[in-house]
Amino acid sequence: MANLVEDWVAEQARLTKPDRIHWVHGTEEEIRGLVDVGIREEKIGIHHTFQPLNPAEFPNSYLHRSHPTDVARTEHLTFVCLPTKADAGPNNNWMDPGEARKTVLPLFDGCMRGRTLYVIPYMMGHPDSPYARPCVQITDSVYVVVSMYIMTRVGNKVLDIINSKGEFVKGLHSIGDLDPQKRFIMHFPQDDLVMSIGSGYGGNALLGKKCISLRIASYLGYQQGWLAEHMIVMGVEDPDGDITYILGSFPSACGKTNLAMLDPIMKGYKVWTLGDDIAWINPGPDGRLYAINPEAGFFGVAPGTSDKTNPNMMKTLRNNKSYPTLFTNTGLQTDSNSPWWEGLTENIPAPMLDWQGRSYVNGSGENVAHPNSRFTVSIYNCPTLSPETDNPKGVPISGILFGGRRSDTIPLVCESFDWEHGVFKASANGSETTAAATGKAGVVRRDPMAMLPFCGYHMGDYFAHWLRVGSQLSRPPKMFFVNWFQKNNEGTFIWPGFRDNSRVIKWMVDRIKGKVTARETAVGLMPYLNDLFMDGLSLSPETIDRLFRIDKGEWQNEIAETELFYAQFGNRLPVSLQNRLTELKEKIEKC
Ligand code: GTP
Ligand code: SPV
Ligand code: MN
Repeated sequence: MANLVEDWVAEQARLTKPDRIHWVHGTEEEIRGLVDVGIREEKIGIHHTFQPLNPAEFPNSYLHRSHPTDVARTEHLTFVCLPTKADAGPNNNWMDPGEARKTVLPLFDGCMRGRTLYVIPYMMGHPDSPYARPCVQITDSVYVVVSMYIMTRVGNKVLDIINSKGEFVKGLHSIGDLDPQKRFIMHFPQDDLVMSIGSGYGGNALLGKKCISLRIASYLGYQQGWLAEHMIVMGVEDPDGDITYILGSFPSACGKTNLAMLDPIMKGYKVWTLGDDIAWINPGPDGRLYAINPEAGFFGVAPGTSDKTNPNMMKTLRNNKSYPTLFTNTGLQTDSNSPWWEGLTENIPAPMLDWQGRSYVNGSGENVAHPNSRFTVSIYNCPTLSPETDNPKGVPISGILFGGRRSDTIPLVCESFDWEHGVFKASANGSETTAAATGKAGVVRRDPMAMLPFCGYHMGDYFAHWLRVGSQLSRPPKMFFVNWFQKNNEGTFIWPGFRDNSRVIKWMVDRIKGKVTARETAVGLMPYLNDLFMDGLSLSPETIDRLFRIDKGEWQNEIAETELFYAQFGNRLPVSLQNRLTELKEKIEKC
């Protein structure tokens, strides 16, 4: 037992044949040393690993440029390797586990020759939490090591926890030769194992994030009665001094990070941040749901982030704490040696290098920063960090909100009639695709619970699991559906978004506390306009109408899309969801 991790590492070393092995202990000095390794790699031109940035603007911060073909998650190269294709479901690429090993083992064979194999013991969740899980990642990328140090809780203590538990979640990662033809992100849920090769970017490479905390964890949760979700965790303090904890599910690049650290418009309100991407949610003894954020950092979208849209993130990035901060694939303003991205300032300062390090020509129409450029920063830098963040029990959840990017159809806000209706609505949720994954952006796809790319098993079983979890709760949270992204005919957003979203959050808190009633519509419960805080907003009556309109034609189309989507799940689709769809269809016909 004592050699559990050593044995596994030795086996991976025999396979990958590194020149040396470095066990990461997670001390500050060690990480400073690893940042220096990255700076040296940069200087001798091996990789664009770390370039120090202007410490007066962004202290302890480094620019990283990834390979230009390795800039986002690659969903088509991501596999769930359960025994049968039916177990993985129509929502996943599937490979037989034996076949998958046969595919990747030759690629891992000798892939670390001339390189260092880093062993990273880390926790997902606070080590004191009964919900936390010990994990070990092997990688040959120093960028990945430093990123994992920021994003998770890394250190020796984890090895003791593994020894006392007798198990851990394994992640084997190599950047390989970064050839997209030889890139695979393989999940083995039955073995608590992920094998990833050929990418050094985000969710493909930081295995604690999407691979383990969502795909592997959702499978565990299915078996053990809990939920692993693509959700933020936040507390909303109101003028009564009460804090209402809510979860927020949005697909990639649809506003989670911004919402998680919102600066509310209304006096007396404050948002407390607990997490911006992933929540592990367990039923508690009191019939409520409790959530923890398994991560310890933010891997956030840079473009669009500014002092105006997200001042708390800008403060987080400028906060000088012990952790380094990374900027990946942003532009570089060379005079000040600071990162730049679209939306940071109104005009593009010159001289500028783009995300690939090429001199930027103003007016060329090219991107300065890659649309999926990101920062990696410790959650402990966040000025709105909730004092409950490290509470091992998590926080009790009173509301869950689901959103997406929809130019039309979906109103600003709507509440479900009950849990089952909420599961139905979330299962049918659609969103326009973004730059967070490779492929065409701006196409509406069904993305149930924002988990389409992250659910590690059959989505029909996942819906049933949601229904089962809800039926066990004596105090289930209310469920809300929002859309900050409606557009007018000119293609501009009709809702101001960002800070103004707090107006909608206030309505939700009022609903949760029983302070306001709602009006029943075909699609759910909607606000009476009088109950919405609209001071300081000058929206035309047409805009307000559009924000809350239920358009018959649009909804008929939405229902047709949902029918098509549901058809893939066959008899694994819970009957109650099919019934809810039929009910909606009848109600819309009568509209
Ligand atoms: P992942 O990290 O990919 O899971 O994304 P996320 O959901 O955390 O998205 P994030 O908050 O980083 O926002 C993505 C993009 O949407 C950024 O460019 C934001 O500036 C923009 N955005 C966020 N909130 C709003 C909003 O209310 N309105 C509009 N128009 N844009 C928004
Ligand atoms: C997402 O795409 O939802 C992210 C970024 O949060 S990544 O870690 O690359 O998955
Ligand atoms: Mn995400």
